[in-house]
Amino acid sequence: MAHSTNYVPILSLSSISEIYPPLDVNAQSDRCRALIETFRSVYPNRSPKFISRAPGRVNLIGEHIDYAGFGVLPMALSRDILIAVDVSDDDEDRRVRIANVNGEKYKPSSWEFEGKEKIVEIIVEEGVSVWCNYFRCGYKGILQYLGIDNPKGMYCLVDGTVPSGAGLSSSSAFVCSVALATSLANNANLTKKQITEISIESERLCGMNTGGMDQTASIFSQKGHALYIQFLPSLNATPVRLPSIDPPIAFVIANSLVTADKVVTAPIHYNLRVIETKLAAYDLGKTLFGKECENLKQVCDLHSETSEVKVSHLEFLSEFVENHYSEPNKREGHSLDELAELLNLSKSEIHAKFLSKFPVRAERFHLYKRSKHVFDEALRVLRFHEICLASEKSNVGDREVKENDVGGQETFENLGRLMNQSHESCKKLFDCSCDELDKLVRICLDGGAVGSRLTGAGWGGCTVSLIREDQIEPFIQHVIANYYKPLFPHLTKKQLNDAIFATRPGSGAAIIVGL
Ligand code: NG1
Ligand code: MG
Repeated sequence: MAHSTNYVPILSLSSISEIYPPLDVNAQSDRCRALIETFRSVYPNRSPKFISRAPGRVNLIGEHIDYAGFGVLPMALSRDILIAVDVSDDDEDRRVRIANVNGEKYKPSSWEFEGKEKIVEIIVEEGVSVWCNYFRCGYKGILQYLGIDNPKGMYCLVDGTVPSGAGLSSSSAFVCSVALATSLANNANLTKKQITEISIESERLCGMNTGGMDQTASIFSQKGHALYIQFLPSLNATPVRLPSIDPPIAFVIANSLVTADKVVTAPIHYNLRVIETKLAAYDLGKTLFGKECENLKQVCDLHSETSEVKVSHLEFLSEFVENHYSEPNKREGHSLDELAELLNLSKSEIHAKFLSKFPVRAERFHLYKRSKHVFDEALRVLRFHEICLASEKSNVGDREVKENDVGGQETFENLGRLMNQSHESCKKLFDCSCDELDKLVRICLDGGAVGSRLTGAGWGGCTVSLIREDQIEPFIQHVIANYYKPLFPHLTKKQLNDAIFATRPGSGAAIIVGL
C-alpha cells in the first residue's frame, strides 16, 4: 500500500516479513493467526478488522536524559504489543471492550465513552499499576486530540511479548499501539509525529512524568537502524546504521529478573529524578544567565546561543557543575530548606513549581549528581552517534577511518567504553542501578562483552551488552552459568530464552490488515 514515510505503514498479513527478522516470520504469522482465532472466541460472531502493532525498544545509550531535552540513541525490538481490533457498526455503540490473551494476569475490562470533555475516567492510585489504565490513556489522548463526540465502539484483544518492568518499554509500546488502534478505528489518519506526541502526553495520564524516547522509538524505528532522537527545539528522529565491522557487532539483552514497576515507585525514583533535573536546570539557569530554565537542554542552549548541542558546550557545563556544587554539603544533595535558600524561593513556591504536578518524596534532592550525569551522558550520546556516522561514511569510500582500525576493533572498543561509562554514571551519579544489575553487568563484561550497561529506567530490568556476533553463544552460556543458574536455578529453558537473547534493530509500528 503506497504511503509516505510520514505515516505508519499498513501491511497485509502476508507481508509481515517486512517487520520481523527472517527467522521469526513463521512464528509471528502463527502468532497473528492465533490472535485472530482467540479474538473470535472472546468476542463470538466477530472478527478483527486490523491489528495495530508497536514494538518495545532497547536503549543503547542516553539514559535519563530524554526528559532533560537531550538526544538519545535506542533501537526497536522485534518484541511488541499487538492489538486485534473490530469496530462496531452500531452508531449508538460507544463502548470499548478490552481483553488480553494472558487473561490470568490481565483481566478483561470495558467502559462507555463519557462525553467529549471527560472521555473516560482514569484513576491513578499512588503505588498501583493497572494494565487497563494504559489503554484508557492512549484512547483518551487520541479522542481528546481529535475532538470527536461520537467515537466508534471497539472490541480489542491484546497480545504482548515485551516483558513488563524490564526497561524495554512495554508500557510505551502498549500506549502507542492503543493510540494507533483508536485513531484507525475512528478513521483518523494521523502522522507518525502526531501519534508519537499524543502517546507521550497520554502516558503522563498514567502518572509517569515520562520523557519521549520510548514512544518515538516505537513509532519511528526502521529495520536495520538504531534511531538518533532529538527532542528540542522539536521532535526529530533520524535512523542511523550501527557500525558494520567484521566480525559484526551484536547486542545481547539480559534481564536481571528484578522487576521494576516504575508507576509503583515513581514518587521516589523516576518522577523524583525528573524533578531533580528540573531543579538543577532552574538553579543553573538562574546562576549562569539569570533566567528560569525548564530543563537542562535549555541551559545548554543559553550557553551556546544555539539549539545545536556540541561536545564543547557539554564539557563546559559538566565542568561548571563540578565547581558550582563543589562544597561537600552540596555534593550530598539539598534538603527542602537548603533548596529554598539555594533557589531563593519559599518552600511553598518550590512545592507549587516542582512538587505538585506529580507526587515525589525525598529527604534530599541531588542537583549535583543528576545534572553531572545528564551533561556527561548527553556527551556520550554525541560521541556514540559520531562513531556510527564515521563508520557509515567509511563504508561508502572514505577509507580513512577504516584503514587505521583493523577489524573495526577500535570502533568496537570505543562504543563499549561509552556504554561502560554510561553504566557507571547511572550507578554512581543517577542512583538508578541495583545490586543485581551491577552484578549482571560485571558477569557480562567477564563473559566477553566490550560494553555493558543497564537499559531503560533501571532499578531492575535489563542490561544491554555489546559483543561480536560470533561470540553470542559462548557469551550467553557464560551469563547463564554465572548469573541465572546460581540466582534463579529453577528457570525453564523457555524462561531462559526470554531472559537473555541477542537482538537486531527492528522495525517501528505498523498496521496489519487483510486478516
Ligand atoms: P522505561 O524503563 O522503558 O519505561 C523510561 C522512560 C523513558 C526514559 C527512560 C530512561 C517512560 C515511558 N519511559 O523508560 O522516557 O526516560 O526511562 O532513560 O517513562
Ligand atoms: Mg515503561
